Amino acid sequence: MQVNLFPRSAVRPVRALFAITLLATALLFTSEHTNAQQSANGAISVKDHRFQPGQLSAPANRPISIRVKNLDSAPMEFESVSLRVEKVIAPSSEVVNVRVLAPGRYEFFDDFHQQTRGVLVVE
Ligand SMILES: [Cu+2]
Repeated sequence: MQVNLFPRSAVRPVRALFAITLLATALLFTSEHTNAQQSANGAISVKDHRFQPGQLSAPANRPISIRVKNLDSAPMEFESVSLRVEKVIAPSSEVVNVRVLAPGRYEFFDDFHQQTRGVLVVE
């Protein structure tokens, strides 16, 4: 005997749509997981309005994830025109994701304290 869980219900199309959305989301995550390049992780701190270290290195042609730890008591804004990132960082830790990069030098700074500068070297 066939068991129909949602007989002639108006709810059915909604449930079907929901199921399709869930499936699509699952597929999206799966393909991202299998196809995404392994991202390179870096870490940098800001203390007394100075980046430590002042220079980071990363591999070319891979997504980059930088953990920026703000050790000062004031918020800072991690910004870079060439990296196309701009993110306010409260006195805590945050990850800044950077696009895939060609080899080169990418300068970044604290937009709230412009003398605070560093460079990401991609090779
Ligand atoms: Cu800014």
